[in-house]
Amino acid sequence: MGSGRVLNYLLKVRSEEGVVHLTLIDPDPLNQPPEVAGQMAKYVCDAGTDAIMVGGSTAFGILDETIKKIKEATNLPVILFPGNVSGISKLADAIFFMSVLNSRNPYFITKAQALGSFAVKLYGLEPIGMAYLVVEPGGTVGYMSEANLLPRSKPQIAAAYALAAQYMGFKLVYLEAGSGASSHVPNEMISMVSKTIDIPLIVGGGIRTEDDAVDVVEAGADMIVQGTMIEETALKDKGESLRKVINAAKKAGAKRVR
Ligand code: 1GP
Repeated sequence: MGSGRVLNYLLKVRSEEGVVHLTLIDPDPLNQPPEVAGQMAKYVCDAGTDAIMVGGSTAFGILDETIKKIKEATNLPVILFPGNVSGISKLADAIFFMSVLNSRNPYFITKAQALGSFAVKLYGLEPIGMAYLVVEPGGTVGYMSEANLLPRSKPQIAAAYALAAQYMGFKLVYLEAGSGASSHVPNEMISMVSKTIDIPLIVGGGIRTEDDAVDVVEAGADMIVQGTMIEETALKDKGESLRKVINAAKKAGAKRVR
């Protein structure tokens, strides 16, 4: 895909369907070898997801093979979701070029980005500038990125970071509770952030059920990300549980489409 195509596609789905559903596949040599990722990609595509993110805090070694298998299984856009410079692959269509704005360590705010920028250019990846804000409990990414976790009870802090992100020129803001979080980002926080900013808001971490998805969409998320629930169910039920969650999210999203 050429310049801007993946972001434009995401924005088009948002405007036509009210919400975008993103599947996160974590290339994990132990639990999710490339063949399994390819099989999952087929099921999530059939279930109606809009794009596939590939990456994670501890995704090492099998990134290219994983993307190859995903590409064999589906034509959906593949967007890198790197936890570090090791998360860049020339086989993807785009990269969430992200900065952990609430990290205590400048490496995760600007230095990894500087180290990776030329690879993105040489590989012809579409960079999509994204401000990444890690909310309590934060999980593995909170630890790995040395985040000063945003308190769940202080939505105004998240809103201030998100507005700063918009003013700094980021295309998207991602509120992340951490993969496998026991509960997703609080509705009140999603709502305050979405009312504060004009750029699209992505929400992920701990979204498992239809009710979770509807809550998050009704609170104001423009895009929702699911990883753990898909890992736990997609192979067993061929994406059936996911289909229900996506249908519920899209139904909630349709209410805000004119
Ligand atoms: C993690 O937000 C994503 O970066 C997805 O979280 O695994 O909890 O769905 P889950």
